[in-house]
Amino acid sequence: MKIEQIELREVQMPLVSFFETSFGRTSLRRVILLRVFSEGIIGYGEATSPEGPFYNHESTGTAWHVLKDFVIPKIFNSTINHPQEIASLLKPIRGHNMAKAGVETAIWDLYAKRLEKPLHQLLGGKFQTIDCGVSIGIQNSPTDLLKKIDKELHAGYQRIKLKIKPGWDVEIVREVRKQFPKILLMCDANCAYTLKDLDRLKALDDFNLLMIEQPLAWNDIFDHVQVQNTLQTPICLDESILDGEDARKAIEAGACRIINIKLGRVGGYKEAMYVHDVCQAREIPVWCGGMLESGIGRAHNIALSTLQNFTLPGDVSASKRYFNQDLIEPEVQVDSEGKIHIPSDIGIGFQPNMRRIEQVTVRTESFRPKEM
Ligand code: OSB
Ligand code: MG
Repeated sequence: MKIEQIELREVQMPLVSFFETSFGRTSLRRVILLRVFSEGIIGYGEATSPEGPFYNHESTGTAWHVLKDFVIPKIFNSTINHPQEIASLLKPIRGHNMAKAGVETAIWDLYAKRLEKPLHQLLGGKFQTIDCGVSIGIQNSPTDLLKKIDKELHAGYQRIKLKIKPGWDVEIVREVRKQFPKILLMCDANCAYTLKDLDRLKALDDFNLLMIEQPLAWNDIFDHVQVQNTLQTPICLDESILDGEDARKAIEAGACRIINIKLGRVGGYKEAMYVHDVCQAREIPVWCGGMLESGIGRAHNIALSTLQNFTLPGDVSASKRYFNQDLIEPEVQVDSEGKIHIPSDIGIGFQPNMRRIEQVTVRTESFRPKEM
């Protein structure tokens, strides 16, 4: 594939309502869109890094810097025959998986479009529809939270994930469970606890949760073993799993029984598929996480979610839950049974809405190989 040009764009999109986790509150989503040009075809990707380095090391600013100064030059200095090659090409750049995934996923879209095939088909996806859940942030009051849950259940979503942190956990989950005794319910701590909180985490066993996501630190697989051994509720790892080998080690150690896969966190499709396969071989179910993506990143999440071992509802939900207007057409929609129907168009299967993209772009930079 002759890559002729790569364009970076920072877009800024206000969220319809703030999103709060144990590490902070976001109201404006800043992501980097990538367009990769080759022989009349354009591949689209998104670097899903958050605004500041609080979920992982990355931010919108670091992703721009690493893409511009390291990732893009490396792409231009290499011959690429298949998108499978990108991950090993970028391996010498340590970390910065979300920046890398932006380019890697765009080149997968490009490659699928060149073959005139849907990307999910190229990946070996098995599902025609995918099951959707929602992630509900920390609210100003328990009443606000109960109202939000009610609304999402009426919309059809199959499972509810609550963000928790010390002080917004056991009592909140108790109240939610009382109101909604039968729903699929889980919570996500985003690393807010330590082993000192083991009793508090153990108390969550009372509420028949589907899983508890990432209670302890991002760089700690070891202590999660103790949490999983103490709790009946399955532990799911998110932040701790940066590649397939992390997944293998976490599973073999007994640190978790479920894994959340995010394209950005693991550096793109190649590694996401490796994590998927490592889990499948060990009968560990996976589901697709989210980073409040724009439609471009969301379309990629949908393609990934068609793989066979994505057997639990993911955090991939409708565009309108996040933005007044998304960057793709049609926008992502979820039916009354909480399912997304997989598009049959080539590539990511959704058309970028360039008029809308222009409206939300705050900076653009284009790069071409030196010799051209
Ligand atoms: O931990 O899954 C997470 C959003 C930003 C950063 C981390 C996480 C999340 C979410 C939102 O839970 C998922 C989504 O709706 O995109
Ligand atoms: Mg999470």
